[in-house]
Amino acid sequence: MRSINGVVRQIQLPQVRDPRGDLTFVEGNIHVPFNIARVYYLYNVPVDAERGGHAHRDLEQVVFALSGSFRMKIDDGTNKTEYWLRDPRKGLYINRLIWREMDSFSQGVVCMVLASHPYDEADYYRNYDEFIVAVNEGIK
Ligand code: T46
Repeated sequence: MRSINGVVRQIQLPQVRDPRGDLTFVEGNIHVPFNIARVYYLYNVPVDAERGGHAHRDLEQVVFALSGSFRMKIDDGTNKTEYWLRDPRKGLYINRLIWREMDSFSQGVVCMVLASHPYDEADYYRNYDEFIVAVNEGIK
């Protein structure tokens, strides 16, 4: 997978294998490049749902498919790419000012997100044109 300007990249977590089952763990500032201020997860997602459709002013996140799979379409205002998330050990790090859209959810998918800040609606760009202006002006 290629990264976008170094601000979207895959993060691989440790895996402790055991006949009783595998264990993966994550520690802030060690496995992800920020203090983890919030964890949230998506579940009961219809397979034809479309989520995301926004960017963040300051928020950094790492997104995981803990179970099942989905697609993340990523746009930094210049380049677009997409990632398929399907491995609970592999997260997608997404820095600020990245537009993301999620779709193609598998049945029973569970998506977990680690975030650098508490929830704040004021941190969102939910309008694509405003996002592009922010990218071009280098503002938050
Ligand atoms: C992203 C993808 C993966 C809260 O009250 N607290 C929270 O922590 C979050 C994330 C959301 N909400 C509320 C705000 C909205 O009323 O839940 C509702 C849906 O939130 P949102 O439109 O942000 O959901 P998604 O799934 O479209 O996007 C979220 C993240 O916002 C986004 O950054 O990358 O999950």
